[in-house]
Amino acid sequence: MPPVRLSNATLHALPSQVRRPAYDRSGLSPAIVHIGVGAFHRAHQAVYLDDLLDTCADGAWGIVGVGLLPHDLKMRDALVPQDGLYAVIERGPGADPQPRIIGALTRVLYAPDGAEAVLETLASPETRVVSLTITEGGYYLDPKSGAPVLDHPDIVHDLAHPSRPVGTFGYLLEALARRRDRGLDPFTVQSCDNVQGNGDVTRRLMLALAEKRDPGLRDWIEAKGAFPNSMVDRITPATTDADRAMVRDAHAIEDAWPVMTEPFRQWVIEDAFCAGRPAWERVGVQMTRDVRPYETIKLRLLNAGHSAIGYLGLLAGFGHIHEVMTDDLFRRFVIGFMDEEVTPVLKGVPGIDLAGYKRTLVDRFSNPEIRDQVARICMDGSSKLPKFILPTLREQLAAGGPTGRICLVIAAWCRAMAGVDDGGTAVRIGDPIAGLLTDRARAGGRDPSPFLGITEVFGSDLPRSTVFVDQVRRALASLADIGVRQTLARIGGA
Ligand code: CS2
Repeated sequence: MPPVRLSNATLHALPSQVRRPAYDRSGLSPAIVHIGVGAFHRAHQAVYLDDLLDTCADGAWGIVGVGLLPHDLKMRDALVPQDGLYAVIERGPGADPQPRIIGALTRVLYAPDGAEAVLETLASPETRVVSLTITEGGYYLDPKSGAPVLDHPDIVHDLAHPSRPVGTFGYLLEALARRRDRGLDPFTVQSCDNVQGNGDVTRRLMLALAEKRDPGLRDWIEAKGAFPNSMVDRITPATTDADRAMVRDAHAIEDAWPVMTEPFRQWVIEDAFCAGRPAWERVGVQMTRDVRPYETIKLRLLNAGHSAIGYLGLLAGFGHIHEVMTDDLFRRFVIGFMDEEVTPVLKGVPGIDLAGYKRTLVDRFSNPEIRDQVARICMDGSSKLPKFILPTLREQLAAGGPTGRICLVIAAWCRAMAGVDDGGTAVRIGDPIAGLLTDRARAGGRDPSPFLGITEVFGSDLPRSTVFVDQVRRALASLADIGVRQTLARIGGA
């Protein structure tokens, strides 16, 4: 059977075993606008909504996807010709082997094509929730206090040119101002990024920006808006050309941007919306009053565990996360990292068995089918580590607890940023401040001080901790002298 190019018109011609929307897509109201339509959003929120639409055909909710950045061009070019349709393929134990076509994304907008279209969509009375996956770095946070930093060029630009914004928060603020001026209510802003208190952080940032523009607008947003916190989870690697070819050859679907993901997924949302919400609880989402403990556990075990495997694995020359996990030295290290250094400062959640949670994580990291990329995990360390690892480090330092493994991960990051792995191969890690990180790592050589002195990552407190700096110094020296494998062998396992 020749492959079918995905679109509304060809849905009926897909192979019969392919699951596709059971609901009428044309009847969906564009009530959710989502900013940042990457693979994760399409494997997570859009799949939950697709489940809900299949179950109860609640036509009140569909998603309009918005890309603000130049790199979103590929999203537009892939999804517009496909009418927003795409295939999701689960991989690993318990996975459904068949692709599934997701129909919840009904329209796609690319802001550089027209800012007004995006602003008016956000300001439209139909818009009830604006959700975000704009990465950990998208929130302009001070690394230690978590307070908004308002001198970023995008923020400065958006405050100076409110009707021609470039950044997410500039768009949101202008749209909220238009809504207020038109007598409409605000939409809920729902962050779906891996940031502790993601809703609270979003609220603080929005209110601080609104205050600068118009204190009345600030008060209106504070009184009427909503910013629920949420914990999101589904490991979703970057799609490769081999994945596209597999979807075409094995499943007869021509899809410019299919999504590969694991069978597991979890979403815990604070039930605080100001303009209604989909009945998420009907499709396995946990609605709760307090998301924080779930977020903490997930960020500090899963995301931090990922970073640990990523930087150490990268130095050893591994390309995929599951490959790192097949090596006992690394597997024992990450288990020790979670058990000895992270868990002691974690407050549990009633009903969550932490030991079981960690076992599941080890299985998920070890999933050989998912082929998650070490490069994906290692990118953007400057915004990930302050959220994933440094809070645990600070708490352990304050408690006088063990931090040797954490410091080894930070040393591995520093060494990786210097640009060469243990085999002498050049490595390049994507990061908005890659140049600075690399310069400092190289300038220091065996001395981590220049690297640790980057205050936008480590704040001003950590470089002053001699316990911390000395441990990173020893770890860096060990990595330089005997390499990552022997360093891990010396530490031993859990
Ligand atoms: C990863 C996350 O980017 C990272 O470093 O840890 O993307 C992770 O795969 C997701 O948060 C899983 O929910």
